[in-house]
Amino acid sequence: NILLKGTPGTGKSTLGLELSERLKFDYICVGDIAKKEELYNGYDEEYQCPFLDEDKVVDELEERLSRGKCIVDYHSCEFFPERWFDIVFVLRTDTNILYDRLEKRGYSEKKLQDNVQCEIFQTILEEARSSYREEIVHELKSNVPSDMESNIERIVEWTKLYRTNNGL
Ligand code: DAT
Repeated sequence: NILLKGTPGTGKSTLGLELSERLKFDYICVGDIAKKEELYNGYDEEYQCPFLDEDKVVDELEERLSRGKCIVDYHSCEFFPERWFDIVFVLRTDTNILYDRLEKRGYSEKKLQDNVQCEIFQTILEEARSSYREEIVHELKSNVPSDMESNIERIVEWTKLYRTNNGL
């Protein structure tokens, strides 16, 4: 299983969907599943969005993840069982580029600033480094389309090697 992390707008869903086609893996967008299955517990007035019910998300995904060949897209990872993932990729985008992408999404000024700051302070990367073994956490640049191409190639190659090394 592969975890794709990154500040919103860094390109997780674009990369995840493309990879799932190339690798024939399941693409799991945690945000979308939470919405569809209403895996929430309360509402955050400050950000005008529901709180994720993390236990329900883990219960919902456990069976699929235990089968393997999943690509999970979510900015955070604190509540995922560590055993779920064989590798973690953290997408990184320069802040001026990220700002433009999030502005196009129509984010409020507060949400925009918070997300851009999250990227500046490497919050998502630090979280990944404190949650997983250092050697399975990899940072990937995601500024321009050619970065996307090289990230896809790199992950496809890694997957081949993983399969060979594990006799799959
Ligand atoms: P996320 O799922 O992390 O929120 P996304 O995949 O929806 O991000 O991408 C946000 C926008 O940025 C979308 O319009 C596609 C574009 N984008 C993503 N990665 C890119 C890249 N490496 N180069 C150029 N544009 C990219």
